[in-house]
Amino acid sequence: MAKCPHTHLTVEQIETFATDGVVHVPGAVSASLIGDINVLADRQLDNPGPWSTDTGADSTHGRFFTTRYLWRDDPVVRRFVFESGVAQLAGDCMGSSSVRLYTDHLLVKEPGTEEPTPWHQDIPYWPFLGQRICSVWVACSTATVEESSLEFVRGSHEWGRYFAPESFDSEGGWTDEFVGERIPDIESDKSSYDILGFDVEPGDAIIFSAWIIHGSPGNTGPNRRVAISTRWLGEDAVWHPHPGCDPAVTQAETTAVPGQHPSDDDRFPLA
Ligand SMILES: O=C(O)CCC(=O)C(=O)O
Repeated sequence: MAKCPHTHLTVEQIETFATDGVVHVPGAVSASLIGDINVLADRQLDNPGPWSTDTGADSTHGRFFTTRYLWRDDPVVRRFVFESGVAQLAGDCMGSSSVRLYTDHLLVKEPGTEEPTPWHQDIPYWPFLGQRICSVWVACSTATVEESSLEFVRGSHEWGRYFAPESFDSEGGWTDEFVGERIPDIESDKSSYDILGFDVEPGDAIIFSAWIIHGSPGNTGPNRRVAISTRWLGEDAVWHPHPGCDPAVTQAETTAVPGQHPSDDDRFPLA
């Protein structure tokens, strides 16, 4: 297979990202960094950062926990963001010569978690618009789809739709402020869609467009499922704060100007 310069992505993988909206890259991140993220997960479960969602504190069974926007304060996440190679993967998939970090998101599903990650697009949650925006989701544990690895509606990044965000912990909150069309009930009608799922090993990356519809089932396996997603802005991304978007960075905290690329190196650093 043809290799692209300066990255271990092949031309075929980059084409798959463009066509399907998602590509699976086995063995993308080193075992030592993955080990550090699992230690971070233990720490966050015991002592969550300010931007967390949690369906079951104090439980090691059936708990779906997420925490985000850690990179500014946590040296492990910082190292992951800037030294793991995920920024390069994002830039290559998006065909963007510059890549800025939007944020990081750690997602843990303990065994017995019944809550799926609801089917959703990422872009409506975020205060950005643009085609070259993606996530690099890195598995930190082994997971089959049944054990809560990710599933995607192939090609849905090109539907030209923008669906209301769904809350991750059934309590609503800031997502309730979004005004717009709800996502179709994909789970009840899966056979009508072209669904693509990936079984993963620790260190595997799944790179996907911010526009693709995706989700993951609950965790029916015996092990904790841990993943870290980093969110990347390519050169056509513009700042677009709107009702119902993630309040972790608001207009008051950034020099970004609505409708313009965010040249705010403090909040959205170049990688
Ligand atoms: O890990 C999950 O269950 C969901 C991840 C996700 O939706 C994302 O990274 O955008």
